[in-house]
Amino acid sequence: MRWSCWGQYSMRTDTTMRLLLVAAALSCAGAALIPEPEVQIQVLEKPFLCKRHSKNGDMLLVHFDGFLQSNGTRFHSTYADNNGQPVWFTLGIREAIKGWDRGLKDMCVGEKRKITVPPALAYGKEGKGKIPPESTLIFNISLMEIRNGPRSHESFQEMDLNDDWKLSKEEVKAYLKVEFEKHGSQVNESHHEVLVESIFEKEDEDSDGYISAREFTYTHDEL
Ligand SMILES: *[C@@H]1O[C@H](CO)[C@@H](O)[C@H](O)[C@H]1NC(C)=O
Ligand SMILES: *[C@@H]1O[C@H](CO)[C@@H](O)[C@H](O)[C@H]1NC(C)=O
Ligand SMILES: *[C@@H]1O[C@H](CO)[C@@H](O)[C@H](O)[C@H]1NC(C)=O
Ligand SMILES: [Ca+2]
Repeated sequence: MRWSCWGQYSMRTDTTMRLLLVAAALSCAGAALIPEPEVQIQVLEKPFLCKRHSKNGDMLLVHFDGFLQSNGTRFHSTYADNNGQPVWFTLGIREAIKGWDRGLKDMCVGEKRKITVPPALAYGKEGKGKIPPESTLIFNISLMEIRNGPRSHESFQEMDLNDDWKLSKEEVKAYLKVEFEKHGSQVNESHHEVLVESIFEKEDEDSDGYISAREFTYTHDEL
């Protein structure tokens, strides 16, 4: 539980309490001064009918223009640079910048958005190519189509116990154990070892001992 900024004021004000109040006030001020970087989303156009909203794990076909906020330079455009072709993007697996995973959620086909992405959720201190370090980026994005991703993103997150965006053998084993128990099966350790090894043989394409979000999303056999 985090300290709440509210509710501190009813405390007794003996010396200790006064110190605590000061500490709480300072941490609240600190939190206010250093806001969490967030993506600003402005909906430019929304279709009248929306059957489906984009969610993590979905594949999105998008057209977009990307601009530097600093001077308005357009650094990329699918209209101009990609033979005019929109691009496929899988939501929620950090395929592009973090700002896209946050800024393209709950979007309808036919919707247009302008998103403003702070550097921490884009290319950060390093920058990349035409994008200088510490750049805030502005995209306007049109969503053309949504398709099911080949794998459920929810199950990946469920399995990724320490949120490092890759699955270790321990994590896969823990998941199998829970799944087997859910279905009322006896848990057989040595059977699970064998199962985990065969899963990794198939899924861990670069053999680094982990199944990355990308490896998970793009392979076709179901776990
Ligand atoms: C993005 O915004 C600019 C400026 O408002 C506009 O000229 C351009 O057509 C927009 N592009 C898209 C994909 O909506
Ligand atoms: C805008 O900024 C970028 C990066 O700093 C620079 O490369 C570009 O020349 C600038 N464009 C204009 C029109 O000032
Ligand atoms: C556990 O699994 C191993 C390997 O699949 C199998 O040889 C063994 O008979 C199983 N043991 C039990 C108690 O089911
Ligand atoms: Ca791997």
